[in-house]
Amino acid sequence: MNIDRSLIEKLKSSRSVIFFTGAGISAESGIPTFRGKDGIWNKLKPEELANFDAFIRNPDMVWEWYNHRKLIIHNSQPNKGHLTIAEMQNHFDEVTVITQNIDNLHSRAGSKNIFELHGNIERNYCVNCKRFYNKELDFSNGVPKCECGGLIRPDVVWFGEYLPDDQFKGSEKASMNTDIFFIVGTSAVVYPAAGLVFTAKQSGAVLVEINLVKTEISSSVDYSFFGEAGTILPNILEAYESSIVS
Ligand code: BV8
Ligand code: ZN
Repeated sequence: MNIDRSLIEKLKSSRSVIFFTGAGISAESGIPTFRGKDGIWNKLKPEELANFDAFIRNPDMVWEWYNHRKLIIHNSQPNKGHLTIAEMQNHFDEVTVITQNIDNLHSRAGSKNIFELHGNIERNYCVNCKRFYNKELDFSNGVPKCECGGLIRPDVVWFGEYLPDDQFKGSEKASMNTDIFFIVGTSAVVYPAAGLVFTAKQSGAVLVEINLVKTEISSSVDYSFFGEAGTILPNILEAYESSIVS
């Protein structure tokens, strides 16, 4: 695969690189995406499950769905896409991951500097007193309750809920001070996450999109690679590595 020389030159002069990722980077690990052809949103409507009222209305159903996804995630491994992003930490002063994924795979791949915009399925907390419960939860007596009697929920951001302030503010700051902003495996339709693409663009970052198909933001990027992230990311790193030795 031929990687544009000007992108390699840009990489060679870059100090800071950001990877903004969505469900597409975990697809090759066997985790279904949301909107792809076998996307989970085809079967279930986000507003039916990924929102607070649905949880209060029917916590069993919502927990059943998250435990189903947790099982898939626990039986999956980071793929070459996640691993290449982690490897990039050895080539640039600053590599930041800003992810919409709740699957923990970037961390399992070895990436250190990660902003989780929409939470993490491995954490849970009480809707009442906000106490955290991160150990395996016991569902033998139905939906787990906190000592205060409150329902325990997954620490993920549901539609209509604000993003964790520290994660979003940190992502905004990083997106305003980066040389290259990679957009990997996201349909870029969920806000305010997708807005970070334009924050980076307005701050002069070079935008590189990696996706199977064109997306909402394709017309705003400087470089587009259409194909699997697990193939394209290693090719870009290889081209960069061979350019620094030669
Ligand atoms: C909020 C966690 C303030 C839970 C998630 C402005 C305009 C319009 C709407 C809004 C707006 N501002 C707010 C809204 C409302 C809403 C929103 O954005 N709605 C959308 C649907 C229009 N946003 C919110 O509600 C946010 N909160 O705004 O709070 C507020 C408060 C009160 C009242 C009003 C406002 C909270 C949003 C967060 C919701 N939580 N996840 C969970 O996971 O269960 S969102 C969830 O869906 C993911 O985290 C992710 O963000 C999104 C899915 O998108 P992707 O990850 O991109 O996945 P998708 O399947 O769509 O695409 C995959 C892509 O990968 C595809 O393009 C495919 O081609 C590609 N691909 C596939 N395989 C590969 C590949 N690419 C490369 N390689 C491959 N192998
Ligand atoms: Zn409690």
